[in-house]
Amino acid sequence: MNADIPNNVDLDHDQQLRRALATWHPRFLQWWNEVGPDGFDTSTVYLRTAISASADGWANYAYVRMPEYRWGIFLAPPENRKIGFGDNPDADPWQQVPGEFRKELRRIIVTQGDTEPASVEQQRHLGRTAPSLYDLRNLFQVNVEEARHLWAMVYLLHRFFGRDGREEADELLTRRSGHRDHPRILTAFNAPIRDWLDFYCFAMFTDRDGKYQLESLSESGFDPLSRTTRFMLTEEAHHMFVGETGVQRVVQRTAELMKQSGRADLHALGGIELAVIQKYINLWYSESLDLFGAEDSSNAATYFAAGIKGRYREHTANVYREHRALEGEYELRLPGGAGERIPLRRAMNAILRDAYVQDCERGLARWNRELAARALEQRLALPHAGFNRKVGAYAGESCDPRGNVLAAEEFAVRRGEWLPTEEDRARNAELMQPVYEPGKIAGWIAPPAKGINGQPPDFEYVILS
Ligand code: BYC
Repeated sequence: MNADIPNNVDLDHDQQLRRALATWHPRFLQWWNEVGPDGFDTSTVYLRTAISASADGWANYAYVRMPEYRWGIFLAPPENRKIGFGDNPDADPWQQVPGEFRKELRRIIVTQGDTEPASVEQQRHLGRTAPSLYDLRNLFQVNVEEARHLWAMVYLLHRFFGRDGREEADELLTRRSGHRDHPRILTAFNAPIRDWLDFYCFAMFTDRDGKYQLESLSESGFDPLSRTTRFMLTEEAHHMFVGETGVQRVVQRTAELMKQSGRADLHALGGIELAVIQKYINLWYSESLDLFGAEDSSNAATYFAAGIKGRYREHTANVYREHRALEGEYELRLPGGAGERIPLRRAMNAILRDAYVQDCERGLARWNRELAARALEQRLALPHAGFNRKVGAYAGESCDPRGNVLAAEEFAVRRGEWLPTEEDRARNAELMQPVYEPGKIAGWIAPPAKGINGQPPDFEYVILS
């Protein structure tokens, strides 16, 4: 079995890792069969597989049956670097887990690892309503790669954390998204992804949290974590592309229909109304903001001091002049206009989130160009940071998307103006009938601008059977 696992971690000569994987691998396959993509086991899918960490090895395209996908273990090449931030910025990165930070590292790796299978579980049923074979293939690409990211974290647990690492790796296959008794760890990974607009928004906003978390871990003082996450980021870019262009194509189609008809109520014309798209953005953006944790966080301060987790591109972006962050404060704006000053090290979650928000704004600007290009006045917007929050300083406040604080009762009454209702979802479900013919596309979304790996528009990305 190990011969089938592409890797650059010398698996052939690592007996302990081989033994741990020999037990875990069949459990992983069982998990995939139980809660992975539903109904496409025998279809062949045009997928990319990483077979080495080199530039020409990480994206090999071929037709594959998903249960036979070769999930591998890769580290990005070593770099000559220092830890670079926290209490000991000039120290060499650790090749083994330092005893004093074992608990923190294990927790971060488990939290990261938990999100990967969770997202596969959340997206399990989407294949049945795909708008095209192109989108179906992208969904499955995302699914197999999130599962590979689970492997990446399991490698770290098996290789560096001994017995409790093996137990944690098993637990990653036991928790279930949305389960009442054994839920996934972070909130957004227990929220249902019921349709394709959920999926595109999730890939845009929630996968983008992944990018920011992975970027900060890619400069971690624990070198194997840094190298693992650097390799994951190469794959993650495609997931955000799927999300950002997915929403863009929905907005494009909506804008075309609005322009042609002069109407905003598009359902009877087969389109998704802009107001509904806005509600999905409100939902997934606010869910994703929660993933950064509290703005004032002693955990984040500990991670930073230890050199485990820094800010976004602590070094590579040349944004930060100083990497100890012992002085200075972060000013948090609260709903209603009040402010709170947080010592810099304790504000690392908020600082990382700010970089994320800017990135999301860029995506929104691109979507709005679809409206502007058709001389439509309407615009999409990100809701205020206080809207629909369950974690951090805004939790417990009832804010509208503009940041006005409301009485809880008023929020409850008006909720359906801002978040998808059952009626919105039922109408989307009506529109989202599967389209499985090569080159064809559902009426509620525009076709992609180009094919995967240079393939023509009518390429058969998934051969159904
Ligand atoms: N839900 O100091 P606090 C991805 C807990 S996405 C539930 O505020 P901290 C992907 C927290 O655990 C990236 N609980 O937060 C995307 C703590 O619990 P305890 C995933 C939450 O610890 C799409 C308490 O509240 N990677 O890769 O500084 C598809 C107070 O904690 C939440 C990571 O997150 C929440 N949202 O930071 C596939 C990186 N937020 O100690 C994949 C690893 C906080 O009281 N994780 N809590 O029991 C971390 O670095 C940190 O754990 C967090 C939170 C950023 C999540």
